[in-house]
Amino acid sequence: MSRRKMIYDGKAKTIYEGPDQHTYIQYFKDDATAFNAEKHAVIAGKGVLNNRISAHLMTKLESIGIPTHFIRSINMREQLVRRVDIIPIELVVRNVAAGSLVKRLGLKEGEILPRPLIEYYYKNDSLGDPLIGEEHIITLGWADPYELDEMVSMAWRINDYLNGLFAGIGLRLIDFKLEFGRLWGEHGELYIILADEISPDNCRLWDAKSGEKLDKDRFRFDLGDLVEGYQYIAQKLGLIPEGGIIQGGSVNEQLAEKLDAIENRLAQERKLREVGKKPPGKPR
Ligand code: ADP
Ligand code: AIR
Ligand code: ASP
Repeated sequence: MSRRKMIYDGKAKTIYEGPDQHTYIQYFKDDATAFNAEKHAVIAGKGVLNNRISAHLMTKLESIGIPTHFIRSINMREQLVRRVDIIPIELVVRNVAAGSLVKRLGLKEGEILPRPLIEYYYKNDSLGDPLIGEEHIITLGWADPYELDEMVSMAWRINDYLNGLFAGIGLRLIDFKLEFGRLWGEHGELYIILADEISPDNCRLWDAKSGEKLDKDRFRFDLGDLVEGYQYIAQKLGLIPEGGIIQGGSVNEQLAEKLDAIENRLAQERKLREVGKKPPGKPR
């Protein structure tokens, strides 16, 4: 690991150079931050669980035709991904009022929105990721109308799919954040693909029966043990055994490695290695 070139050291992940110029290695750290890194802790097992959960959800999304950066799991904390230029916009999809939406607009937490809502935030830590509108994105050139269209239509599909997937295992998908990136094909064609991660770090997930919050809000608002919530989600997804993989504050490494192998086989079986086969239409 020490000889690998580090590209970027983020709050929850480190990005390393991959085996070739088209790839990166995403390393999932145990660091948890909230409120623009004002609050910070290291929580044993978080990185392993997020790596597993994100690999699984990305693989599932590929299977319904959403192009993602995920190529394969490398080990319990690392995955090989396609290298993209991240579009500096965070798309937040909301089904139920929670978090900053409640604070900003005085809605009641838990209120089901009349229809899902997509919000945009400018991805810029020093500005605290401010809420922006479509006009800012287009006027300031962060994405063009074609790219924005692509991201929005993928976000709707992802929301529909993930809502069903989580509902099927007794969880409610309250909201989540997506990041997309640009990737150029051999002939200079542009692809917009889903990047970063989908995990309880950037989704709100509540237990459908009890309403218990299982995601990063546990850490943000001191609601309970974070890893317990993440393990519960991973168990419901069938990714880890009933007993969990974190035992006595550390990860059962043998078990975690075995689980990566299973996910890789699934990814290969679904032949998910290639991004979209045809280039997207011309920008309008
Ligand atoms: P942050 O940047 O907010 O601290 P992370 O700790 O999650 O967040 O760092 C991971 C960084 O890598 C993010 O900034 C994310 O936009 C970026 N990233 C995610 N996937 C890719 C990818 N496939 N190619 C390039 N950059 C990526
Ligand atoms: N999110 C936004 N920025 C960083 C993250 N992780 C995610 C939150 C939540 C959703 O986006 O985890 O699932 C909306 O967050 P908020 O704070 O705007 O309500
Ligand atoms: N991850 C972001 C931060 O540190 C935002 C959040 O998830 O609350 O601060």
